[in-house]
Amino acid sequence: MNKNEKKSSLTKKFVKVFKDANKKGVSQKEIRNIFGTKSENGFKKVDSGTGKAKENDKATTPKEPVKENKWISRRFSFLYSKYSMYALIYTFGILSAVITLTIKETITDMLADKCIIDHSLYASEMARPLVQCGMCKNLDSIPVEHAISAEDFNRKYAYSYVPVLIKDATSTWSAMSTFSYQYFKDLYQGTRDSLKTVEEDCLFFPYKTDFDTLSDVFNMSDKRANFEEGEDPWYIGWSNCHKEVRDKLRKHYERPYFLPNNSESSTLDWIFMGGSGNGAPVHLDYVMRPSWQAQISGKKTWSLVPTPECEAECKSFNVTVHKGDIFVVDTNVWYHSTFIHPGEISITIGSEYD
Ligand SMILES: O=C(O)CCC(=O)C(=O)O
Ligand SMILES: [Fe+2]
Repeated sequence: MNKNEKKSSLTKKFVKVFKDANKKGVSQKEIRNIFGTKSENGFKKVDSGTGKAKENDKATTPKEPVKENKWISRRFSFLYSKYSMYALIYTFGILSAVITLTIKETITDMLADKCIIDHSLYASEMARPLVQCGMCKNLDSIPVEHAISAEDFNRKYAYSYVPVLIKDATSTWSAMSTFSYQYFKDLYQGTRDSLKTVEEDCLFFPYKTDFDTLSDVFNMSDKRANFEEGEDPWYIGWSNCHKEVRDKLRKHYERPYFLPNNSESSTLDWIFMGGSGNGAPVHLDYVMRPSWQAQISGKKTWSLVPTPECEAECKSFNVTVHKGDIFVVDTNVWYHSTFIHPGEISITIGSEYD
């Protein structure tokens, strides 16, 4: 008798014993106890005719134990418990929440800073397009104009990258007798949500001050605002993108008379204000359009330096802008810094055109 025949014969005997026992009222459970087996699920149904194991059928007759991979079952037995599953789901949920919150915070910080890359000179220098040096090659001094027509301005300067100082260009503006630190303070503090809008959607340059926001500027002491002795100096700049404030500001100034009629003006106003000393440090802007800067009060000197690729061909210049003058410069192609002269507070309002 070979191995299979022996197996089949034994199984038949076993089935017979099982059936007899059943007839005599011995339960399946008791038989299993006698044979030392553990659970119904651990057996396969055995064909009583052939003695071979059958698949996919519920066991009603004696079964042989399914071989278990003990290593796997021991390693992953914790998964069988529903409590372990709950613990896993719970941990996963907490981890996802922490990761989501961290990502959200990082993105919020980036947006608050407006720029993912630091505004360093090095990063700016690496990223900017090269300047065509022909625009400053033959420039020996910064041109100064009086009462220039829109046509001449258009032909000579508007899109030439050559800076130009237009003298006495704001005589009709009521801004000359209206704009002051107190005026801006009242305007912003009296216009709902305007400070919040500047903080969230516009740009604020604190330069060397301790101010974080424009609200801080308008909350400084009167003594400091008036540059009294012993008080910390201050000079700041900001862009206004609040519509109601813009409408109120623009009642006091108009588009410079020399700008070409077909040129479009930006809806954004830039305001720079503060006391004597250094103003803006050397930098290049990325506004992509030339701008005009009207000196409403005080006296300011601009230092213009050509970009490195133009250094060999072009000169650097200093331009002093007096109250009532408008300086037109493309701040995207000239490195620039400012210095405020002692005396009256310096207030400049400006915008871009194209
Ligand atoms: O007026 C200033 O002090 C700086 C102005 C400036 O940097 C700009 O208008 O681009
Ligand atoms: Fe600038």
